[in-house]
Amino acid sequence: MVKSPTALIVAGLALSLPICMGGCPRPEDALEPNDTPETATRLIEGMPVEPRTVQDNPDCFVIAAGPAQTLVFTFETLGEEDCNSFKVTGPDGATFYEDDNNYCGRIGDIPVVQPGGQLDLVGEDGYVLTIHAESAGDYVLTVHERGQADNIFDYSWRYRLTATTK
Ligand SMILES: [Ca+2]
Ligand SMILES: [Ca+2]
Repeated sequence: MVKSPTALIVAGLALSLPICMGGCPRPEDALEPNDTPETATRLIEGMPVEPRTVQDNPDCFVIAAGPAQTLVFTFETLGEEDCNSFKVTGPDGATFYEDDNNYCGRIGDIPVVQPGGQLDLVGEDGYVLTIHAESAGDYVLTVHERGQADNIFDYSWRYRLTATTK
């Protein structure tokens, strides 16, 4: 059955209202502005932060690691849509890991992974991003929130991020 455009808009709004409970637009976190590698929030090893990434407002983090260390970013989902995508670059700008799908979900999403980068899913909504930090220097993590082709309100993701080295 074909619905009228008005019916579709009303249905879409009704479906979208619950995701707006956290506020529309979604409030930013206390770590902003950190939208670019130049304004990245510096992480302290083992000290969790609890950001919210909003669609079109990435969160960038930086931490020094290496040489010859394993850098681990651990993400726990605290709420909202969780359509994240990650990118990690090393001291010389090389990309270790990058989700390059623009839309929500990892099905069919083949990330750009260089040797030394690996993403593992933990349970239903946890993530561990492991980077082999061969070179000493700053490693930059960018966390994007993706959307669907037709979402009306910006998606967002609240998460707890902890970086460790070993
Ligand atoms: Ca943020
Ligand atoms: Ca941001």
